[in-house]
Amino acid sequence: MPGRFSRRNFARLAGLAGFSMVSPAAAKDSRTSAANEKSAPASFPDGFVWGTATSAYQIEGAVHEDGRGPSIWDTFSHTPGKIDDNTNADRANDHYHRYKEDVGLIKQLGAKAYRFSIAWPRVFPNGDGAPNPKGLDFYNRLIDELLARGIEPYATLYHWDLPQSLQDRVGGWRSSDTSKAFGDYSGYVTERLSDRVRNFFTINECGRFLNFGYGWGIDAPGLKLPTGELNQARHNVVLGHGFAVQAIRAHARAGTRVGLAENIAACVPAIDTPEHVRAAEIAMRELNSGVLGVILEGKYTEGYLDYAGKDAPKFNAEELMIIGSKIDFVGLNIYTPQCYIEPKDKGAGFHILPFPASFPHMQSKWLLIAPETAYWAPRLTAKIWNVDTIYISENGTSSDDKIAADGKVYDLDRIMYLRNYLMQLQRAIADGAPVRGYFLWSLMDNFEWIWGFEQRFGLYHVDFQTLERLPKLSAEFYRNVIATNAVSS
Ligand code: PNW
Repeated sequence: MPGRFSRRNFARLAGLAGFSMVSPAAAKDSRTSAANEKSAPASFPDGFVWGTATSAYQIEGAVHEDGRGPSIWDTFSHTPGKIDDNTNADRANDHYHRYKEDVGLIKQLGAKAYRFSIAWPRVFPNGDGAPNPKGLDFYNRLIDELLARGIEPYATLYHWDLPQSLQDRVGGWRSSDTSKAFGDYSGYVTERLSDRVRNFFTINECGRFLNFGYGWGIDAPGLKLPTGELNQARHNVVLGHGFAVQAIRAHARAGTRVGLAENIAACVPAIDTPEHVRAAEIAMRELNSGVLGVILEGKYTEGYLDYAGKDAPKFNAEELMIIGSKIDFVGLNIYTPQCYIEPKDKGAGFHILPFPASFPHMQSKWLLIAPETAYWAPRLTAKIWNVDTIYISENGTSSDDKIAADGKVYDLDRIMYLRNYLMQLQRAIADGAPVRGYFLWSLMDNFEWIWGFEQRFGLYHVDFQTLERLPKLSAEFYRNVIATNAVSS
């Protein structure tokens, strides 16, 4: 604490050559105690939910088993040239058969919660039509295992693995038929699982799979739609979310809670002044209008519609009501900021700053290191949309993760990253952000989409030949965070 005379400062001075009002023995004593002295740990609230996260296609494997239909990611990953290391997730972590072992890994961390996703094509091999009870049975087994071990399941209904049949027959999310089918599937699943699963995320990262998969063509289904059609697909996705919320209210047990997990376009004030913060708030509302904004406000902002112009989505009032159906929580996937913001007198009131080329990043080049994102994203989300329950539905990083000569993985960069993001998250909560839980991405290394198995995000290392799971040093770090409900530097 600047200016304050602390034992720590005194010890530093006492250690300086030539400054010795105390005997050398006493100086030594005070240095020793200084090394042991610590500021209070950054504690999280009682009952804070500590968890980890995964998704179906990235870990399950068993793509032909028990009647599962193909998804757009099976098709895409089998298309030459689409995945960096020419792999696919046909086997992935073989979690479908090893789920008991994997629940054991969660248990070893002491985590209280686990966020996984349900593969739509396991439950409805064609996306709609006849269900496949054997597909849902896998999730019954997984949920029962989690509960038996005291771990609370949080289920995501859509983590990008759209049934191929819907893509072929109606054009996937280009058609609102897919939105309706998603609603029906959500009602079917939650009716059967909500006796044991209390929290459902509808869709994971609308923003990413739309831009990557329908805009740039680098994720499944690999389309490069013109802007107007992309905006329409985005509208169909949020409509699908709305149908799912309504179906869950109609079919799941009373008290079932529903939200979504969004890779929010996080706008960070370049400097913490009231003017910068206000500008970041305006920017974040505008930049998220197409997904989170329309869901939480029940309307697109004028700025969003003006900017889109003739490419704006076509919609009616009833659709907006469905999209804006009340949700119980917002999940934020926090990795990297969309942009830093400064205020601007003219126009919308904000200026998006360019990133300098030297801005540091983690092993994944897109993963810029900006721990304050974990502070501003929840704070601004709560402020802009008056949200009272937030989960960090994902946060984590890739790392080089080589096994050292002694057989261990010393992923110090991951520990550095997590520590800094968690310190900022704790600060956000201390300043009033309503964050109730945190799901670390990811439990174990897995199929990292277009990067194949090259980018490793796990707390557990996975050998993709032997499928052996091995805790990294970060697993021990996270276990300690959970055990103490606190993070310290
Ligand atoms: C998320 N970006 O994806 C997904 O939800 C996970 O399935 C994925 O494995 C994880 O984060 C790590 O990548 C993102 O470029 C990928 O900003 C890329 C970006 C954001 C999210």
